[in-house]
Amino acid sequence: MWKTRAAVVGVIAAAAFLAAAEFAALFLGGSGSPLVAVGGAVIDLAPPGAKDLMVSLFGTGDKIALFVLMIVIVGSVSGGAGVLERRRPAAGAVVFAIGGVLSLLAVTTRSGSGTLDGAPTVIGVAAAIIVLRVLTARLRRWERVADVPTRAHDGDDTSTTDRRGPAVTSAGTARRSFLVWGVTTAALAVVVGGASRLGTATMQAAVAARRAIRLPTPASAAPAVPSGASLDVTGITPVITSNDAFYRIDTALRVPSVDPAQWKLRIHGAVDREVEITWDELLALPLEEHVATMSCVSNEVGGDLIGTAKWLGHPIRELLARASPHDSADMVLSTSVDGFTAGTPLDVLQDAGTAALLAVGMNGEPLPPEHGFPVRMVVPGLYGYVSATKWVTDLEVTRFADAEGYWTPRGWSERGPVKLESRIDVPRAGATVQAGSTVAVAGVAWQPHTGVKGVQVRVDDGAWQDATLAESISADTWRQWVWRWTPTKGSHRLQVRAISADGAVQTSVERPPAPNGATGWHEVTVTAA
Ligand SMILES: Nc1nc2c(c(=O)[nH]1)N[C@H]1C(S)=C(S)[C@@H](COP(=O)(O)O)O[C@H]1N2
Ligand SMILES: [Mo]
Repeated sequence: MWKTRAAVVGVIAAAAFLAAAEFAALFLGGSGSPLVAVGGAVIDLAPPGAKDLMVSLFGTGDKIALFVLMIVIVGSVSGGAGVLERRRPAAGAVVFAIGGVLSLLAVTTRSGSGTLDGAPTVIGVAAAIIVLRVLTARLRRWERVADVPTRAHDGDDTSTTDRRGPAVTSAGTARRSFLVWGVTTAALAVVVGGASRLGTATMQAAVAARRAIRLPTPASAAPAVPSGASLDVTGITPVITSNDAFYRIDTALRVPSVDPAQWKLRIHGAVDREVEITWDELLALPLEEHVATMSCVSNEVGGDLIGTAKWLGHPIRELLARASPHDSADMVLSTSVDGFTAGTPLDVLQDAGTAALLAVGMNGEPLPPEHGFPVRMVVPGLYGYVSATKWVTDLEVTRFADAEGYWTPRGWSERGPVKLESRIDVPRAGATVQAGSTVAVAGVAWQPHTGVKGVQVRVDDGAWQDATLAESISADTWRQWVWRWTPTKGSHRLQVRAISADGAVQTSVERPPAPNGATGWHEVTVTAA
């Protein structure tokens, strides 16, 4: 019986290995799973005859058969490790360490393996050894205090310490302690391991689905970005931000994976008719392309939590019109699969002049997973936290008096229109420029949905000088600007301010990002030598 129990401990330790490794692999984008890597290695290493035999014996079930075979092998070896560990502490741990090294070899020699791919195996081995030691210690204690006549028949008791020491614990307590720890660990391993494996599988399904998507051509294409929208200045922010360079802000520890085939959006709440729309239905609707600048409320003056992309999507206003919101409503609470919510003014979403989109495309591609695949909201003129819900699945028509978005109870304003701001990209703070030469002072300025009509620069608190503006794409996008400067020798302070299309001048008042966006002039100090 002790031998069986020790073997069971070994198997639980193996389960802990797999569970911890799968859990870790989940956070590494699904790569580094020893289960997958070892299975792959076995297939690769098997002689052709063995493969043919497997296929002829099990047909298309050969993968399942391999899996069962692996379980039998891993089960027997880990059972053996459990028995070894009970006989001699650390002996079983060595078996797991050897298994870990083999698995590490399998993981790191896979094609396309990344630097962190070994981490799940290492974490798994650590978990297995801890579980093995903890459970074996409890098993020994139980064994020590129990009066076990069958032990002699096992004939495997080489340990002398087991017989010594006063039985401070009763056999019942020791037995219970072992069982509770054993069952809890086993259950935890099954739940965590199973859920992690499932998570990885859905994530990989979503990645495959994204790759297979061909976005429809828009019914109304965004006007081509005029060549005059980009200034020829080294180091200036590109007018269109590439998907890779686009800032990412969200509360998701792990990028949610949503299979578009399963995706649905529900519009409900204070509406005459609930509307539900699937991915295929959304793609069949007329899609619009629109270039818009999106910014985070947490962006500091001079910060880079801002980007401009060409979004493809269907106007939210059309879907709201189908649902027909009640007059009493003034807010739409959008919810993501990950639970994040944003409260957006209903009138902004209904406004015919605002390209508030249920977006499926970003710069000509399906949304990248970290930017909300398959569907997100984009609302020109509002900070992301009150408008740009990624992985969106639910729109509830409600009132600001009755509901609030994720950040509102956390110290941020209920409403978040983007503030008039500007930034100096070049020269960088602390740079050295050449005295007497022409230096391009350049950057971007924005107030999405209002637009920018002027930018001014001043040096050392001198008079404001008008910068040259690049052509505007639309009122919804930032504008590049440049001012040519001939510095004199010494240290100089450059400041910038923007003038909105409405004629408002960017305020010098310095405010932090909380509760509704930073203000103040961006400045850099440079040395002319
Ligand atoms: N699901 C979800 N959507 C979200 C957020 C989030 O935390 N979760 N953050 C919002 C905030 S604060 C911003 S600024 C934008 C950022 O979008 P991006 O990561 O694509 O740049 O997403 C918004 N949408
Ligand atoms: Mo944000």
